[in-house]
Amino acid sequence: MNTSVWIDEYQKDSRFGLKGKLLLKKTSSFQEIIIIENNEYGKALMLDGCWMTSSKDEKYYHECLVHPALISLKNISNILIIGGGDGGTARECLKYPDVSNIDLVEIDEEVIKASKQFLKEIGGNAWTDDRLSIHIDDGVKWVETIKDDYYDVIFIDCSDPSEFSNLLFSGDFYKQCKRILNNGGILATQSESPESFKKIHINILKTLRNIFKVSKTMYSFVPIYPSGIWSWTFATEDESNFLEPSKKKISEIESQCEIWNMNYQDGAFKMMPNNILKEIYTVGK
Ligand code: SPD
Repeated sequence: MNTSVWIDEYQKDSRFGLKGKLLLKKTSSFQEIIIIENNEYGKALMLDGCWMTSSKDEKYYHECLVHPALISLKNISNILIIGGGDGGTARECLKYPDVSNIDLVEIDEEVIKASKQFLKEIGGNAWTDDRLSIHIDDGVKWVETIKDDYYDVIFIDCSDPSEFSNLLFSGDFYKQCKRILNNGGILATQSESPESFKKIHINILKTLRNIFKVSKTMYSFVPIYPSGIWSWTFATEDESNFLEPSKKKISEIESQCEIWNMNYQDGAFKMMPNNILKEIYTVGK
């Protein structure tokens, strides 16, 4: 029998649900993993009660995490992805011929297995690309073992703060990232919602601003996330890393994207809601 079920993410007296056929429900050593197939959003992944991605709306998220960092930076050869077990971030990075190595460090092997089995379209060819190395490990411990100036770009593609992901939002962790970034490369992180995770969002922005010389946040939306509005923050030691990219590079990447383009990005960097702006830039805060 092929019964439909409603699966909801609960946040602050509200819930965000999808209805569909249950494809997977299991508990790994770290979390509960659910995958359902929904008529509007395709196959959707939920971890510990929070929607992570879906095959129809994932591009809103992955294209915004990756391209603002890789489009403008000169050296993008050596990349670290923390989390990203569905493969979407790696797939976007591999659109750049200059990328020669990606270390993808995912704590939960079951997320990778489930994504390879049920969410094939998200990782796509990334899973078989020689440039991608997968490490089942704790991202916080991983960065501690890496030598100074090693990576050109670091992507933090993690779930919302929880018992086992909290440290990925901490100042100590960001400092380690800064240490292993070469020549002030770029740290790019998903930075939660200014609406449904306002406190956490402000905390991430303030922490990054205290550690890096430059930190810029863009806002857009991811339809299946609570409240829809989402953010991504890019931090570096060197303002000139945010170069004006060549027209050729822009059009090469734009032609391969569904959501991202240079205008979308430019607008998104001007979208900080005023209530967040006041919190971040008020003297003494
Ligand atoms: N509330 C959901 C936050 C999830 C951010 N990471 C999603 C992983 C997609 N690769």
